[in-house]
Amino acid sequence: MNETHYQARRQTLLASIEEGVIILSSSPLKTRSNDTEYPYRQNSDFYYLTGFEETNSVVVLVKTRESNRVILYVEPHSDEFALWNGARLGVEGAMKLFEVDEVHSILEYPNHIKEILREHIALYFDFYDDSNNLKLAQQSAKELREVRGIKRTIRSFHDVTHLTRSMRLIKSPEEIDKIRHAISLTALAHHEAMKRCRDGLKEFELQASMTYVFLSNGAMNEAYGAIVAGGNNANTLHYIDNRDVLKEGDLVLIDAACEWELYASDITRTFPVNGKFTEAQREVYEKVLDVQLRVIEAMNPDVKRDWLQRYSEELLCQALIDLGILRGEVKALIEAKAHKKYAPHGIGHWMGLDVHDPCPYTDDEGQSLVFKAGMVMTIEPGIYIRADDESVSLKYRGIGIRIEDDILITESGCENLSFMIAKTVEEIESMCRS
Ligand SMILES: [Mn+2]
Repeated sequence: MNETHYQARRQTLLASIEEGVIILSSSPLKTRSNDTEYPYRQNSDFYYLTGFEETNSVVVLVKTRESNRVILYVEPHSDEFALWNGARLGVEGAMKLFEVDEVHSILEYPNHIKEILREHIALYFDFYDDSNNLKLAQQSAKELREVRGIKRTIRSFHDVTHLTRSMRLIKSPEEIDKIRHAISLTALAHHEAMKRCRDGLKEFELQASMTYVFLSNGAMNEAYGAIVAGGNNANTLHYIDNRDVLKEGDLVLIDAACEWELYASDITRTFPVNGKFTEAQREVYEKVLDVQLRVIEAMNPDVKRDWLQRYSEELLCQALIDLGILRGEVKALIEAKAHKKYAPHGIGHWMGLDVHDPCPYTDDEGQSLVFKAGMVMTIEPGIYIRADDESVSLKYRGIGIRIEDDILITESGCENLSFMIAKTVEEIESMCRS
């Protein structure tokens, strides 16, 4: 871990406010059943500022006119906990590893926070995080208002996530390296699935072969729940059941990817179960691929995300007309939202510490953001034709295709970070054969 990156982020965050107290809390552990928990995943904003991965911790950043102060509250070391669950860093361990001004036991946080908030006028926290640590800070602010002799009290609450997530829009070279690593393992996993696929397998068997690649390469977590959708299942956008049998003559859509050091990748490939596209599958596939390549080609600094969305809808609409699925003029069809029946979702999303990175899409005036070097967005056009849609030629029914890559905006244009994953009809058929 390189502590200077986190320190620099905290400085940037503090520089963006006039004065006040910023508080961010770790994610809580979440119960899965009775006394067992889901694997722990740190809160992304908290991690972005601290690099700290333990639960029940809080970071407090204090800015006055004279100085800045960063305080980390962590779970203290406990022999009992260490016996059952392994050692925590504890106060001393965290002090050694993290270049903050102070580290204290989380047990001291309730008393400290009341002291820290004295004589401050602004409190920055995550409005949408209902953690007790943040409720406690609000409660303390309220109590201080009633104390005689205090001249300045908290009089404004601010959403700190708007600040952190605006920072998170532009990825540093170190963050991009982590995304690249996640993608490199995801590439191996998609290729493995293509090689293994044959009719009669269950969808979860392909998922298992991908999970094996992730885990055996040290990627302990998927970036999101894998979608392995054979045939018409691909037309259920968030199909995660993954337990049907893969059938001869069908396509299989796989939207699955791993996380590396909390950074996501997000990749979709669609390929024939038996390794060879039928004529109808190939026609639709090449239309979707053509749209994807043209959208990626249009990505560069100074292009607005809004424009890219409209452009992709026009291309998809034209593709649907070319296939004879829609009839009419692009402009009128888009106006009537006719294309949404077959291409219902957006062209892509920010990606980073979260697979759907919650960075802003618009500026303070509500205008669509302009792309800048360092932004990472997925590009994932899809065409979905349900098996029961009698308005479409029989040969296309049951075909669902999405192709998704992870794109980095650069100074001169963009870079497809997942370029190495088989994507053309020829590449896919050759990968399936090997
Ligand atoms: Mn995606």
